[in-house]
Amino acid sequence: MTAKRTTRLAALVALPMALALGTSSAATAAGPKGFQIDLSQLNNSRASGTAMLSLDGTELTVKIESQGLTPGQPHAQHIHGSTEGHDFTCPDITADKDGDGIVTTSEGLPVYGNINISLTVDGDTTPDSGLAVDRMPVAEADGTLSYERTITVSQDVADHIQDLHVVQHGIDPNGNNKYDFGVGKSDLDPKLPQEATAPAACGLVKGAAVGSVPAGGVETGTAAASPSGVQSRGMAAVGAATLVAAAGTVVVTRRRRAAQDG
Ligand SMILES: [Cu+2]
Repeated sequence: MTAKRTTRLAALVALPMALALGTSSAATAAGPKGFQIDLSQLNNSRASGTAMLSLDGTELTVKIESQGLTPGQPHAQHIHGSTEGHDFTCPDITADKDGDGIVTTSEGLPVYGNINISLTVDGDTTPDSGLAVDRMPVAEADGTLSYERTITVSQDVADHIQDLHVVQHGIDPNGNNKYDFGVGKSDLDPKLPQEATAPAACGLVKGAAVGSVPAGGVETGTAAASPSGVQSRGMAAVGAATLVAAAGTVVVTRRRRAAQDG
């Protein structure tokens, strides 16, 4: 009986210790890691480019150099995919379910997954800013676009960065160098032309296994991926509170047992 109690107590004590160790080892993971992404055209946009993702702990620096984009127009861009091991990838024309010749953002979503991070130039980077075209980078007159921003991401995103991919939106099928309603309204927002929101380029992390298994660390559960710094800090706070609560449980259990034994 005493031996059993000791074992159970040891297990209870070990759990928060393991959590604490897992957290600290993840936070001190060795040096920045770089991932290259080749962006290839979607919807015959003729857009292409390179994205570099540099991850230092949970500080993610995103650099994108693209060309062939609609000149002088904003290009919504996102990191899409799942941090829970689902097999998302870049769509091809087979995703064009209504056969109108354009893979819309909605038609692409089952293939490339939901927005995880909105790659805005400033302010919020959550999926809420997915269509914040006033904060998206604008292509130069020659159709090139340069982007760089460092974003604090969640540990989930840091752990699963190889499962995610970059998508740039905004196409110009009639080649008049602006977004118009030539191919109708956006499936996302009827006030916007389809040209403004349809995906133009997409790329996967090079060498990434599709739907790779989590690489070490503690499974952080089913909490929604939260790319914003604010939400990351919130999650960290929740984690700390959970640890404190777990430690408290052990102390209370010990005291109760001590009282019973006495
Ligand atoms: Cu997107």
